[in-house]
Amino acid sequence: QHGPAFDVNAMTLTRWVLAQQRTAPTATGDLTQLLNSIQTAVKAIQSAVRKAGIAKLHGISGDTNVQGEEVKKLDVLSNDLFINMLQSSFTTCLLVSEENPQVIQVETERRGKYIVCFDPLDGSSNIDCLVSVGSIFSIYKKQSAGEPSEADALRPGRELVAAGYALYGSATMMVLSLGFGKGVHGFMYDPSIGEFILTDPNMRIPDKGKIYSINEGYAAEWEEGLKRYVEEKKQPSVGKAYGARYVGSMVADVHRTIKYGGIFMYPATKAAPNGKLRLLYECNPMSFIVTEAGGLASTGKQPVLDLVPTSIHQRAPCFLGSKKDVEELLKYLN
Ligand code: P6P
Repeated sequence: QHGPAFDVNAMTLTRWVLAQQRTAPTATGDLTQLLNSIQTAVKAIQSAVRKAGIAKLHGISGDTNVQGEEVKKLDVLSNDLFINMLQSSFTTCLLVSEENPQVIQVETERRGKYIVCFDPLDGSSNIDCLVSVGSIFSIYKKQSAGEPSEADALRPGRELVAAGYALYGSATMMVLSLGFGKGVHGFMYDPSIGEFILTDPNMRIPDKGKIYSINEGYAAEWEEGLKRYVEEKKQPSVGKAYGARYVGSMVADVHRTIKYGGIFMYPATKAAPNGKLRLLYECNPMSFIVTEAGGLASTGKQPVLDLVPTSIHQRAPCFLGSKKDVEELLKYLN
């Protein structure tokens, strides 16, 4: 036998989602269909991200490739993939995308019961320098009767039925949770068979870490308590100093925080009184996942998941990570 044995019984994401459906007595298979459509979009995005440099997908839109074709920017391409795969899954009625100022109403004959809020390519400002980027999504079930409207998406994160992300890093990985109490699970992409394989079942964030993650370029704009907290991490009154890690791509920073522990922070600044990260498709899905993995996620004043949104692109300050690290930070803020 040369090399690793070929797994003839691989637990693919497709197989795992189907198995989850079978454990839910009232499941209709719609969420299975929805997650498989997201999986397809992610597979296509990962392929485009990996060959962006070659296929001239980098740089400003309006480029033309060697065939003289108009080249779509990666984030436009990613957005089109998410929208097309979701609409053709017949499981969604309303979409909120970071790329679209208005909500997208799915046409009547293709409607289903789910609302999906997503950032198709988060951190896209990092693409041209080859830094990791990601896709983030969160899924609500429509509660209201009648026509789908923006109000159906303005629900607190506590009501999410599922959330997840894809990280296009040194490898491509999907991490998702199908609801409170159902755990967080990681699937590594195997390009040799084009499937996501369950490699990290039941991911748990360490109770306390040794890394803090924040853009220190804005330190002059931080509130006093945050300044004192970060100082304490650098020059602790007791114990060892924390390490600093900041990729500037939320999916990469959050995934590292889940794997290694520690705290990720995007605070309010003078310029951005509600921080920079968007509630519906960055803070909520990541808070849902971190909370389900045993961590905490706060706006500094309340759990992120309790915030009732008032507009689809609103921002929220976000402090998330290991339970003990977030609890310690909150003592400095209040
Ligand atoms: P800053 C990327 O542009 C992004 O939306 C997130 O992925 C990332 O966490 C944040 O902005 C970085 O913002 O201000 O530190 O460059």
